[in-house]
Amino acid sequence: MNAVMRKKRFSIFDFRFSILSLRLSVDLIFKVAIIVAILSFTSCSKNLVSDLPKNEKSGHSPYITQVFDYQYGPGQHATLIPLDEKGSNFIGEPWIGGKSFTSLGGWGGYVVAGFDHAVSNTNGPDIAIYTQPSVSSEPGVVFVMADNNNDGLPNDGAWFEIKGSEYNHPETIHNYQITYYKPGPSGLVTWKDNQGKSGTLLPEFGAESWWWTGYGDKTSVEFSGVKLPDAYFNSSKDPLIELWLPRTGLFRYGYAECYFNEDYNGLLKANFLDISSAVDASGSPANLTKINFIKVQSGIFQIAGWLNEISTEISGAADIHLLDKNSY
Ligand SMILES: [Ca+2]
Ligand SMILES: [Ca+2]
Ligand SMILES: [Ca+2]
Repeated sequence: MNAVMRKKRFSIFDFRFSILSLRLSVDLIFKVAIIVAILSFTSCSKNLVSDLPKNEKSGHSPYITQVFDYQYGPGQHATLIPLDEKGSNFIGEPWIGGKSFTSLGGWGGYVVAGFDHAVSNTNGPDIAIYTQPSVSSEPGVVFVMADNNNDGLPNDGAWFEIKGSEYNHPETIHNYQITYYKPGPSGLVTWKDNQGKSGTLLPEFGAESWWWTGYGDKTSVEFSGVKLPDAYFNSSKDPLIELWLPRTGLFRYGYAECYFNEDYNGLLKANFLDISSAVDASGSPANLTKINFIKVQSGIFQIAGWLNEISTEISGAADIHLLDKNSY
């Protein structure tokens, strides 16, 4: 798109411009936050876990205490994610000391993390997953696992998926798989999925920073998981104009980074999830009484024009039962 056309579009559509401005602001904040995080990492990292607030009664931290694995999915912030990024912003109380969020990137990117205790499945929601926070939902699929062999590691068989509102949506693909390929001289990332489809990621924002640096020498990366329905649609009838809006009625509950839906807690800026919603690979209830580990994975494979990839950002998770009841 040339500069003249972009200028014309801005002058005619103030709404679109304001949304774009918001997006750019969010990205600026992200960049500043990354710099702050890098500058403060050395001094903070040593004390991160030991400084975590503990619930006085239980002696446990309500928050995530360990990240086991973090993989950024192809997205516009790739060059901002340090090669040694461990997803440590997901640990501890969110947003304290200038701490930022964890960006999972485009479809497939994920974080695997754990609590220092077993989160009980009691009546109602058990786990809070903190949002970016922002205003635009970018749904992530949540999985849980119990430490059945008590070795402190998420190695206890298959993950159980939290069954969200789009679990049976006709566009949801379970057991989805994508291989992304390192850009050639053209600079664009190509992909192939296990449904016989292939394509190219066409960034419209931050193209020069699009996304391979975080994968080092790898020539391809593969992700497996659940592909959710597209979250946005272009409501404009004019091919020169894009007006991306959320698809109505989707993502009502059961996902990370969804704002103002049925399980969003505005005080905590978190989605409240129930361990009872966990299902096995066949969709049957997992009947879990407790969990120790969670995995959150970017669930949308959509490049929504100038919005670019729909990518989940999250700021940690908590055992709701160990939080101060007055806080939510
Ligand atoms: Ca429950
Ligand atoms: Ca284990
Ligand atoms: Ca977001």
